[in-house]
Amino acid sequence: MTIEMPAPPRQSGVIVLKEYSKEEIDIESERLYNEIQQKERWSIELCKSIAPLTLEINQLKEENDVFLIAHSYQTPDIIYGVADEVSDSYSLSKAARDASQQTILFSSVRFMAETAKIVSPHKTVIHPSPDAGCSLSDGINAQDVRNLKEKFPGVPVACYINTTAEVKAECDVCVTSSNYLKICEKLPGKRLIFVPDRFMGKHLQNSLAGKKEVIVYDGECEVHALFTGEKIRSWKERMSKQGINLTVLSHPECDAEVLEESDIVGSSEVLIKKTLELSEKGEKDVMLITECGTVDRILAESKNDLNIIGACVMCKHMKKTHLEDILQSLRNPTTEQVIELDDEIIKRAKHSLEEMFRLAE
Ligand code: CIZ
Repeated sequence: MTIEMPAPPRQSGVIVLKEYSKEEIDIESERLYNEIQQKERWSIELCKSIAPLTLEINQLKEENDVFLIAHSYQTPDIIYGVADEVSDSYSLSKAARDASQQTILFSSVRFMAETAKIVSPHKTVIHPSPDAGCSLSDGINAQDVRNLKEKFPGVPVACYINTTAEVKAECDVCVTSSNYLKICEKLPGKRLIFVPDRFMGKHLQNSLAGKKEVIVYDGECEVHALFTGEKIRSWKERMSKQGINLTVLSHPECDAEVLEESDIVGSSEVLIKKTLELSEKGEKDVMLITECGTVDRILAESKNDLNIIGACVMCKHMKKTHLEDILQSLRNPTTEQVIELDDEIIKRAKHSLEEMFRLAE
């Protein structure tokens, strides 16, 4: 496989770990090693060093009836070591809503943990890294949405899930990367306001041209904004000179030029599923224009040979959560690690999420 992947994030190592027997560590590290499937980056020695963390986290989850949710952009030790559910934010918000456990631990950025609290306000939601933000959700506030509503009265507002609870409370419907086209098309009237991602907004403008006018806010994802159409074109040209027909898969948070160069556009879950399907058919030369966690999942879950060309980009916010943070927040969460939201905000934001569930089906 040809791939340039950044090294696994460093563990902070400030927590005192429980002692386990050699046999327990050997069994757990084998399990991690085999599930992560990146035998050089996640060597057996590295797996041995994280085994005491995953063992205790899994034990605490069991004892305290905790459901651990992780977004696909989390690191493989979290995804394959301790998570009960891994996916994109649409599936994960449904998983949070439907979980039978009273406590959810959400390993991801803040807005996703807030979303879990909004859809299940009576559950305790633990978020191990309170300062894990997002350039999209940090780039817009409730007043910005109120200003747009004042400027365009009566126009429905769709907000991307990468927003705070306060912003969701101002919107008519929430959307994710797996349903924004479907939901926005169904909204009443000939105009809609879309916040905060200008690239996804541009994609909506192109897709709904002639049907609806889309008024777009000016935010962007700092990870996906780094990819350019020009670079993809030059990769494709170089590969085609070698007789390689590259399939390009991109996330809709990318620039329109990137999406034009892409064969498949979709959420992390769609990109993973489609790449696995391509590999089953023997189409192994792919380029993934997205966050590195998506690539980690493909490397772990593909049973076939794949040539992943080019470099992914790592989200520094998504990578703020380490196994140590999860363990510490399970042992003894701080006030900041337990999501608390104003009741009125929950009520109004819940409406925009319920509208999403209704319109996405
Ligand atoms: O929808 C999500 O979860 C986001 C923010 C990215 C993706 O596609 O997984």
